[in-house]
Amino acid sequence: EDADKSARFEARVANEERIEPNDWMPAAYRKTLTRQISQHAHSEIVGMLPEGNWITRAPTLRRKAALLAKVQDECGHGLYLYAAAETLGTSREELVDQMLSGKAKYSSIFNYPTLTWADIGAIGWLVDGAAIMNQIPLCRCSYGPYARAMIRVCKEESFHQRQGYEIMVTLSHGTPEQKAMAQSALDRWWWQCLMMFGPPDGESQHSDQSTRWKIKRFSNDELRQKFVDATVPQSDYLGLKIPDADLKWNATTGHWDYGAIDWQEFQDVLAGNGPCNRDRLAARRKAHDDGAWVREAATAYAEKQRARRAA
Ligand code: FAQ
Repeated sequence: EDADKSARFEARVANEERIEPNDWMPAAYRKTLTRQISQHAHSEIVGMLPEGNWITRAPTLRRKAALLAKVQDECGHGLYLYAAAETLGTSREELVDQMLSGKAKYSSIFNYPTLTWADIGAIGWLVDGAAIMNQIPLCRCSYGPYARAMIRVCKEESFHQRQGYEIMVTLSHGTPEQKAMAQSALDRWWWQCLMMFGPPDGESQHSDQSTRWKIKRFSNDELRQKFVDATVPQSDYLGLKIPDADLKWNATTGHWDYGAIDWQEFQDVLAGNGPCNRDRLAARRKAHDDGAWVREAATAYAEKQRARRAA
């Protein structure tokens, strides 16, 4: 009977039908989606920290309002994503615990510091730019709740990308000091953004299966290349230099060739040894502990309501 269900599931995926929470699905499909969606949620939540660091120091009221809105959007994305992950049968408490205990990953990119205001521009331009490149195809993911969440998330990410690029335009056309600050931010975020797309295809353990299940529509390296191709002209417009001596237009392939990525650095960050891993987890644990009374009060209130209804 399971073979029957499995064949029906595969046929529906092949036919581009969306799989919904109450549909039968292979245990491994449920598991890999729970992994990916929850890690995506953790990334949104931890991703609030590097930018949150600059809310009190934004240079103008307009910049502050835009940054506040962006960071709030990221919180919202985290909540849609936890809700999508919960439809697969794991509770939010359990998912959050996996992050706080260091068992579940979140994106490597959020383990780097935001040293100057230009980093806020670089994050919007490059980190959100990379996020959009990866997430647009996820709008067609075979799992319905994830695909639908991504549609709204991508609209908001596109606002985030523009606000970041506009900061970069202002700085790179500003005083020499401002331009140098923009260049330094690009230097410090470029390679780390290329790592966001994940390990090279040959070393990506989940890619084959996720591609067959139409969770992934493009490989890690394909998306990385699309990102480089889209970003080089934007950097030219800013008059900034991408920190890669091997970056070269390849007329044969019609793509920009780029230099070797330091995968050791990526592995170190994944192992918990990036510049900010400890700070990020400590900040999340403190926020979780500080919020304990809210969760307790909400539970007590729900209990009281239930008792009142029963009476
Ligand atoms: N960091 O076999 P694969 C954002 C892990 S955007 C950390 O290729 P897969 C918006 C991977 O989990 C950032 N770990 O895996 C924002 C796996 O380990 P596991 C979040 C990474 O799943 C902007 C192992 O390496 N976006 O938050 C990374 O097929 C600004 C092997 O890798 C998403 O999560 C990495 N960079 O492909 C917020 C998008 N790369 O799980 C605030 C959804 C790989 O077995 C401010 N996710 N790993 O322990 C995906 O598309 C995929 O999961 C990939 C990885 C492409 C990230």
